[in-house]
Amino acid sequence: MISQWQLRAAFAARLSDMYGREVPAYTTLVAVSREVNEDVLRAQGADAERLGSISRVTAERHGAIRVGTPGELRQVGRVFGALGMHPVGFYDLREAAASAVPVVSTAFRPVDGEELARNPFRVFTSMLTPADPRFFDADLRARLETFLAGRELFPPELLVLADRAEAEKELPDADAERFLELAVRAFELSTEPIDQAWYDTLEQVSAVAADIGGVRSTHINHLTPRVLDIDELYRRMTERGIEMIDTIQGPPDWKGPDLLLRQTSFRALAEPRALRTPDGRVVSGSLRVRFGEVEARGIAVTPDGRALYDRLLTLVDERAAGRPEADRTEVARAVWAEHVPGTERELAARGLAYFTYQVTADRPRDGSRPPVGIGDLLEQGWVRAEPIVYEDFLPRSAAGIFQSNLSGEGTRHNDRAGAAYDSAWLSGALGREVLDPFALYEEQQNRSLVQVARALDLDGTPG
Ligand code: OOG
Ligand code: NI
Repeated sequence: MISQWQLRAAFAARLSDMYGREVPAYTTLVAVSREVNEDVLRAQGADAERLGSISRVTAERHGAIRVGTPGELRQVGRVFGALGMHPVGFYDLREAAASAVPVVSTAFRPVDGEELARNPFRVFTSMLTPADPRFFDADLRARLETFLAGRELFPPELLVLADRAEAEKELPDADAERFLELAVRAFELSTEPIDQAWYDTLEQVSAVAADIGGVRSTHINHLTPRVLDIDELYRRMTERGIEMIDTIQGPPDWKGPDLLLRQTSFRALAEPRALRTPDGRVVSGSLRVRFGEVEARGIAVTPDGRALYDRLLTLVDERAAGRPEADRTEVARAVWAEHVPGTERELAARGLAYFTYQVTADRPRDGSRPPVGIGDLLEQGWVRAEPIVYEDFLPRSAAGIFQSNLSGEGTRHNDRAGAAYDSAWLSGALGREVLDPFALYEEQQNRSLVQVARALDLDGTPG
């Protein structure tokens, strides 16, 4: 029998092999990431593993896929449900991007600590929004919806196996093999000729819309390894002659604790694709859609910590306005030094980030009563804190990643009202509850605080 987490780990590994064959530069990215991780581990020892064991980090990937309809999204939910991955978070990239990115998204990932430690594979999953009049007029919307209704992304056999794996939390060896084969195949780049006129029509609206709705299948858009020093990775990739996007998205490189998520990517590569011309000939053309991305993960922040992050993004935007891109990093670093606590302890005491807490072995044993607040408990050596890793995404970074790899800006009519989507809508479309990432981190933190309270015989849980 193959258990869910084994299926998930095997799927991630096979997808990675497949993507490496399709996009060889991805293999370089993985190799360079591994070198950087080994160097960081050598230089920092145990500190390098504070946000995840080296074996977790080395195997860690996120993927990105894009689908066209709620029905397709629901099927994606079944395939990932088989792998113990649940939809977490709602991202509205239509709002986060300046150019035309007509999608709303969620991320499928494991949610419990043990499952994450076994294999944290996650997939950022976007769904096209043909009903949004800022991008699609009534005629194009109707054509697009008809086109999407006529395609099948996942064979029924795959979905049947997926449902079984989800219900039974495991599959017999032969079925597991078949499931993995079909699941990986569903995300391969299709060789079927693309209707050039249709693709072009959509591309004028949005390159993302063309990538999703211009073809009769889906494909993995990128796979992202995790690296322990993203600035060093960026330098090494550039040295190797691989053209990276201009920036590292997310928090700046600064002297304090790593927070949230930093990401960068190399530019989308021209890939040969068969095109069907309006006069019916099949010619070989090329499209630039798929790229390679890499990320460094930091500590998960609380809603207060997130509000601070968002405020600082705006502040950096204001201060860096009109200055060259290179200065932005300096500006961001200065803003962070000014506003963000420089130690984990201070982040914890101010309730800005999530930690799990354990009582220390050498806590006071002289009969004195422990203090009430978490800051004092830490300060006086009663408990210690381990950071909780951020397992999710950032809308502004995601929009930046989408945008920096688009061939054109597309068109959007900001004078029209957008179609409304939110987390509840997405839950309904999926037939699965879209979980709130903050609630998941909070629960994990609270469980540890309840144990601390019990061990120290406190009246309530420390806050
Ligand atoms: C998804 C872009 C978002 C990330 O890491 O923020 C993303 C896409 O390009 O489909 O993957
Ligand atoms: Ni990504």
